[in-house]
Amino acid sequence: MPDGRTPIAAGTTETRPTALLATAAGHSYNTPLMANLDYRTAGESHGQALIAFIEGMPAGVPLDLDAANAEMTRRQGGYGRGGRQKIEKDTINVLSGVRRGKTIGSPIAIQIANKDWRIDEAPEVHRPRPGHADLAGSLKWLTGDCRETLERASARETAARVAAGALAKSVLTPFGIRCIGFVTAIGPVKAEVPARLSPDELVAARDANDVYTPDPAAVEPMIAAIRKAKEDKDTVGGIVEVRVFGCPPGLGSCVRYQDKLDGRLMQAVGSIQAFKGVEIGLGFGTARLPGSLVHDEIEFDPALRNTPCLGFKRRSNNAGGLEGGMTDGETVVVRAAMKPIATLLRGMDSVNLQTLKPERSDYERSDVCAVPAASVVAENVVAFEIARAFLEKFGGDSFTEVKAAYDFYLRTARSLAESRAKQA
Ligand code: EPS
Repeated sequence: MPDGRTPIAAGTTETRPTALLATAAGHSYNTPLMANLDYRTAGESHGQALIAFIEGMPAGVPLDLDAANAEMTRRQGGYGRGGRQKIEKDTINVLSGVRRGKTIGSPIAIQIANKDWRIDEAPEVHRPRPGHADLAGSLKWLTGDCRETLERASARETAARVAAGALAKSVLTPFGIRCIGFVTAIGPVKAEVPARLSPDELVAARDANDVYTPDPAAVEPMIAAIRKAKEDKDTVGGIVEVRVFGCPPGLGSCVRYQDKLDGRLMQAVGSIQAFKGVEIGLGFGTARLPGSLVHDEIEFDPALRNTPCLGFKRRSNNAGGLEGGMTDGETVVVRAAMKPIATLLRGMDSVNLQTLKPERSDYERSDVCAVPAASVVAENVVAFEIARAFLEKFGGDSFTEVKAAYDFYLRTARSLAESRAKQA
């Protein structure tokens, strides 16, 4: 068009700047022309430091470092942690990509120092712990010293993942998107967490105790379950849940399997150390019920037009906010199971890799239960995936463009439904 703007859809006067469409090059506007939001981590449990390298952040995002460091502290806490957390004080050191508190579009490198840095002196481990990466890694990398594997397999790496996710939240916060993780079970003790709790209610209830559960009645029994595991020289696992409030519809895609946001969330959460199961919404529960009791019936409520659901209200949220691999405007709900930690004070039957004789597994200083900490990890890895999907849909070089694309999308989505309603 002569004015450099392109009509979006017949029946609407909305336009979108052509710069965001890249039509001349034959791309849809969300084809990755440059780095998508992504991150990698490096670092060993007792190495010098943990590193996260984040690329694809637009310029001009105000980073909330205090909020991110508060997440780092929360991850270090929770009832059931071992002695290591008394040594460390995890703080994010931003090495690049930020100027005067805002991103500048270049890669963000961050470092979290390890105070307990002794990788060369740390003793060799020859009796692999069942449930840990020890044996599989020794066989993979052809070494009889499990330390070569366990240093990287250690959940210490989750400090870097939390840092990346917590910084990615800075993309979501200005749009009112909030990711909230909490504990719903420790061993056999289950919490009751009402589906319709508001974000503020959830956070206030969760932060009022050491097991990070929003159910006050479950706190003491959960603490007792952890204490009992410790007395038994054993460990205990649990279940965590993450709710994401305020997502607009259409994050993710049904087009390519790689783009489906439910699958991506499952990968991100399922890759957290010691996680063994992930479900979305009602998850495994959907298999036991007829369709009429599973699918979330749709209503239209004009009063909700300016909320993320655009007025399309559901009577339930068994889909956990995801249908066809895309957000549907409801709260995204991801739940995951963490197995008990594999390092048991009482040991377990194993084999000495040097003698091939039966022996009890090695004991390393460890946690009895890290489920509360894992709820912080899950919250932040989910935040990163949501931010990644958000920038795929609304991305641009600068945060100004992201905001424009987001506003444009919501205005257009509302006006499309309005014009159809008028025609009907
Ligand atoms: C871990 C073993 C323990 C945990 C560690 C994870 O470390 P260490 O052997 O030094 O006592 O404390 O978790 C962390 C250090 C952390 O920051 O979360 C393991 O083997 O996975």
